[in-house]
Amino acid sequence: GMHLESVLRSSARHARPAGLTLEYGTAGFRTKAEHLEHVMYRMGLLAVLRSKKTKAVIGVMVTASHNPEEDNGVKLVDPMGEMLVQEWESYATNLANAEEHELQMVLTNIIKQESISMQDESCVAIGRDTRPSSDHLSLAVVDGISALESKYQDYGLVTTPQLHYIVCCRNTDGRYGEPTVEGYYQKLSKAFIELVKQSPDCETEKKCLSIDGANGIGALKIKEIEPHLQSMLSLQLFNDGSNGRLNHMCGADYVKVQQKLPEGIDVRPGERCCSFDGDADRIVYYYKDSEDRFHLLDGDKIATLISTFIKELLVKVDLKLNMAVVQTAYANGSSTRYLEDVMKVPVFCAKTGVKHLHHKAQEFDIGVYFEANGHGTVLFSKAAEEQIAQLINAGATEEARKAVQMLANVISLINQTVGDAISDMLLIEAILAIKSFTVQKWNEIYTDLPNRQLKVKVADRKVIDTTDAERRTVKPPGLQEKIDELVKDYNMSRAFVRPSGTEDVVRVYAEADTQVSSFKQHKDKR
Ligand code: NG1
Ligand code: ZN
Repeated sequence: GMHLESVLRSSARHARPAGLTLEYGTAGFRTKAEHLEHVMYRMGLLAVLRSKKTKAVIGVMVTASHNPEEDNGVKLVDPMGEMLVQEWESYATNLANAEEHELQMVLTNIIKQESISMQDESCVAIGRDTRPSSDHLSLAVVDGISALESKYQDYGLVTTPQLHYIVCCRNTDGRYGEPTVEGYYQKLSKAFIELVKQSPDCETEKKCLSIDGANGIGALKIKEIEPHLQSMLSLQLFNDGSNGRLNHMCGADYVKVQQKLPEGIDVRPGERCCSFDGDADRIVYYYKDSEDRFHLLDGDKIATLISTFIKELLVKVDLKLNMAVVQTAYANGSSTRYLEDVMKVPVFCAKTGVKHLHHKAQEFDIGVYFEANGHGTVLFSKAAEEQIAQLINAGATEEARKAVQMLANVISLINQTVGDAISDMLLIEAILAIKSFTVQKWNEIYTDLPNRQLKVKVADRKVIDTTDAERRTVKPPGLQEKIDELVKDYNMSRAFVRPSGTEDVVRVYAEADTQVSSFKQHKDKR
């Protein structure tokens, strides 16, 4: 048809580099920015098809999250603010890898297979991070959308979770909130202020938090939300992008993997700090003690704090809602043990990648999910939200009324579409204030097992195949036996390897109750 001719004409302006094949992985497409123009254009096309198919606004986010500044990437956001549905990932891959002369055929196939009516309306919401390449690449997305004569709205510089929020708002008639960045600030800050007002020392103590903005979009957005917080939280922002490079020696991924302070941040002993990643969908907390030792509070510690808080509220209001925590194989064994044995909260292990955790968490009235790296949120079922809403002002005691109100505010404060550094940070700050917890006290809830995560470059990472939520390998033969052999000499030990879904590496993880190697004794024994 006529549309597809204009698609091909514009496509020539965003030519695909010969021989480049990419895959829509757990985080969309991700590679060096200079290789992505054709992908952006084609994802603009795909977003329009997805929008026509779902009869809803679809999001396109241009970002490479925690990866280096010279990288970039793109992911699609589905109608309820969720990640693109699995079945469409292969369409994305096929489209990105099609030769110029195959493009029309690939598009026609998708349209046919999904019975898309090209006359239907469509609208795409675009967002981008602060990478130097993002502006230009998001224009290639616009070109793709325009080639199919679709409506779109460019929200410009936003965090990934802000775009997810906006898409969800647009498709729920504003029931989730006002579909603007300003609406997002108002929704979150109102809930935060109401929560903090419940804290015992709210009038006296100013809560000061140091934030490492990873020199990215999160820093920009923290500056925007701060005036809305009415001085209920005093923030000190570092790595705000004014001189450092994005994610370079800073940010949540650096701090988590290196297990040390980021550069560019001024830390006094005992002071609470947090780091965002490059698109502000992850957060980790940390502090250094008086002996200069570094203490990390990662996604597992966050999941524990939040689920404990919610469980305590549920007891107060006498609501029988089932709550579970969803983790990945990277969760520290101590966190799993604490949640199951002490908190009596059921814990489930999902495959790496937010969509797997998200889907598992949807099975419960309240599903708390966090990856150890600090990506996570809380999902409330519709039934849970309704039950909580019905109880407002109906509590038997003052304490119960307060607890219901707090639950309602937790629902407003948490970004249920996706992990969100700003929203998670405000919830954590509110909980710490309400419980009068210092960061040390939070950290002492349980003690992490010492652990290491490494990446190893191999010729072909796909030769490794895993099972049991990636905790065991089934291929190549013999590998799992070798791992078992090494692990059995240590207490509380666990180790696994898996191919990364976002980088051409194999990741190796190990934890045990000690960092001291028994390798020597091991050899002596033989
Ligand atoms: P891969 O590269 O598949 O390990 C990484 C993170 C995930 C997730 C994705 C998407 C680790 C060990 N893995 O996946 O948790 O965040 O990137 O960004 O942190
Ligand atoms: Zn991210």
